[in-house]
Amino acid sequence: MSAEIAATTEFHPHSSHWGVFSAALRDGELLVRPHPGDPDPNDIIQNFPSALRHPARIAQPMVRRGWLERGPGPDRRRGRDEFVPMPWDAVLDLLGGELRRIRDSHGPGAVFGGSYGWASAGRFHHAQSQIHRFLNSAFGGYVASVNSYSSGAASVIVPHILGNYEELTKHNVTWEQVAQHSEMVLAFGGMALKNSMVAGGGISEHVERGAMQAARERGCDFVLVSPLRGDLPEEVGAEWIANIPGTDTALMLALVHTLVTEGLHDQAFLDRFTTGWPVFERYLLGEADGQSKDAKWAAPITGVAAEAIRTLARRLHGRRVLVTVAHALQRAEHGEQPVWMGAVLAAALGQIGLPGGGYGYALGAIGYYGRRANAVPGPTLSQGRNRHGNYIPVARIADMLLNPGTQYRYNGQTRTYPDIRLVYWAGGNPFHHHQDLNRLRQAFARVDTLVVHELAWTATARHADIVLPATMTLEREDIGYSSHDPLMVAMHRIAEPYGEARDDYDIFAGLSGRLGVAEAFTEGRTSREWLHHLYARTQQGLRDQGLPAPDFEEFWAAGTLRLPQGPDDGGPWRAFREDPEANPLPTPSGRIEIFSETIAGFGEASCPGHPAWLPPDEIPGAGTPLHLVANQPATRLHSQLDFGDHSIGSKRRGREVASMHPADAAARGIADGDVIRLFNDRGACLAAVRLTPEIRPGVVQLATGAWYDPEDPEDDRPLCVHGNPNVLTRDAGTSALAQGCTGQLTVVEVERFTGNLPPIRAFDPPQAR
Ligand code: PGD
Repeated sequence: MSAEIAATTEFHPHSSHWGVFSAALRDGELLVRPHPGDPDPNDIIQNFPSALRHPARIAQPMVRRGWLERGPGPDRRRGRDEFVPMPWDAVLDLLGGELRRIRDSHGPGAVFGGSYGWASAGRFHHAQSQIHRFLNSAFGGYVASVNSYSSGAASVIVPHILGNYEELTKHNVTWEQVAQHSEMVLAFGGMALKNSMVAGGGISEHVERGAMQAARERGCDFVLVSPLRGDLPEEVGAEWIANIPGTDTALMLALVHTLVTEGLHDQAFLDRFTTGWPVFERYLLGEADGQSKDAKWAAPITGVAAEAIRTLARRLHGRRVLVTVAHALQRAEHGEQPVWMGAVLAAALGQIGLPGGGYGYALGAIGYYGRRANAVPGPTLSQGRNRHGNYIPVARIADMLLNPGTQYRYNGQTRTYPDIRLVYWAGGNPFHHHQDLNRLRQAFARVDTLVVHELAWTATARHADIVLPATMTLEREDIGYSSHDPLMVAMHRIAEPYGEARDDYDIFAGLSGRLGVAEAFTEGRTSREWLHHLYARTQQGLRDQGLPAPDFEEFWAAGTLRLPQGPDDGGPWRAFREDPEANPLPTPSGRIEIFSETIAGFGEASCPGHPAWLPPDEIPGAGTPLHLVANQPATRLHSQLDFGDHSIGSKRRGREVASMHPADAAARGIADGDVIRLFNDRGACLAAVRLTPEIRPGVVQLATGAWYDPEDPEDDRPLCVHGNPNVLTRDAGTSALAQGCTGQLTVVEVERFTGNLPPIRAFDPPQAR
């Protein structure tokens, strides 16, 4: 065993967003095995062994040569320059000086610390909490980001129309109820296991496949509405309705139209539990605009035959039906509409609040939905208070950097983009998560300084001015905890840090000393002392309930602690159904808002006062005849550990794999396994192609997460040779209401790539001298 690696020859507990596991280092080789209680472990843990000591890891602090030589300032050389290695003390002095300069001459309003990203599972070394706590201590605040790339549209519209977003997604219909009660699950966008197998903070039991199987065996019918057959597991034998991407709202409208015109809707439910139905009904029946939203109208829009729509609507009547809408559908232009219309469909069926019925918005989108909540509080690192208070909707970052001082609309407000000088990122990869990456490069070229903490040479790190190497989760101690998983995990340290990598906490502690805020940031605690401190909250919660509350050392030695969970009681929806006067929803009317005075009052054409079919701007046409679905990958979480063996194993010829229908391929002379070029007027990327009939013709699918790998970084619109679809996606908000990410869907053309295949260099460290 190398002296660099700790003697962890026994298996020790650890956790990740994709599963609880244990790991050991034997003769320098990392071994991982899933938690024994997990019925359906996620193989993504198999990315760890090869990733731990991979050359893509960052070994020492680095400063971009141009920034070092010319000082801070806008520079289009970001992402093209070489790096200069620097010792820790020197780099922290340098960065400390730059932070002081920004603080003294521009203040917190010039610092973007939104730093979106999933980072790692431990609750103390949670990069977002660490960076926000640091910026609050050192600057008194920063420009933040609100909402997420996951649910940008839903999380803004839901409070207006249904109430609390967290309650809708986390305290509603559970997998237990699906297994026991649902008679039909109508899943718009499906519930792909690759998504529900991940939960922020960790997950010890992957129950979704088993629950769906149990429901199926009991006789529950599953109907999948999606251009991709794989969006529901094969085991459930779903009927597949392969609609045109982005048209679910039109399909839902036509289903409700059929229910209403055939007298199959639940008018009593609508009268008692909703507001605004009459206004919506006028639109539905065409009294408002002369166009009835019937099945015949919807057929050409959705690509689903009118009779199939009518038949499906009739099958929904008189059964315990659960309507689900995947997050993916709202990650598109007008993404608010399917969220809203799904609720209206469920309301028209009158099943909201019944066990296994109603509206399971986003069930299956992530592992902590559809589960019981823990009944004791978990460990959470306080981020302090952001006294600056300015923010942007998270997906508007490039707009903000490119257009300081300009106005935009968000949730009924007219806001102004701030003038950002310094961007500080820890625990996220905007070159994975943002859209139109060529535009993002231009945006990052505008700032004075870009600082990134990363464990590996992502494209974000390559575009930074100061790159600080962070430890990987396996190299530090932490506590794994998720609000809806009963297992709290003592995450033991499995390996020594790679090279000179440091924990984010230690980096910020070093900087806070240089900025005179060490005590405010560290409160005088070491990492181990913080774990004790954070654990105490859970221990107290257990004590308050008269339950055994092991002290920290006992918990640490045992490795896991099983926490009590709350009841599966249907949450506010059951209570609302039982007595809507006593238990109103937290909406302006206390009811489900089918028409919202508030939203109508905002006056946005892109999100009117009731759900509506709003034709998208981007549709297939001349030059870009195909839809591209850029969805979540199965063999890694987002872009994390893309260099791990499990992720690499899913690629072909080193490239990400795109799926295509054989008919579309044949029309372009493309064969299975070819390398293809996907392009539109924003950019182009290569991918290997897999031909499958399990995709709707006219649609190409390419998962996100392959690391951006420009063939010629000097080019302003380089070819990504690896297969990152975000070079193709459009950087536009869902609507003026939510301004959410629209990365799920775009339009492209595809051709067989006939040139010399460029090498993949995404995982090679950049030039350093
Ligand atoms: P990750 O790849 O998880 O992606 O975007 P996000 O930025 O979260 O990035 C996390 C980064 O943190 C990785 O680079 C990892 O190496 C680093 N990291 C891990 N642990 C640590 C740590 O302890 N410290 C530090 N400093 N770094 C660490 C995800 C986002 O992408 C999301 S949530 C969604 S849902 C969106 N989905 C889509 C989509 O459907 N379609 C498109 N086209 N685009 C999307 N982008 C969004």
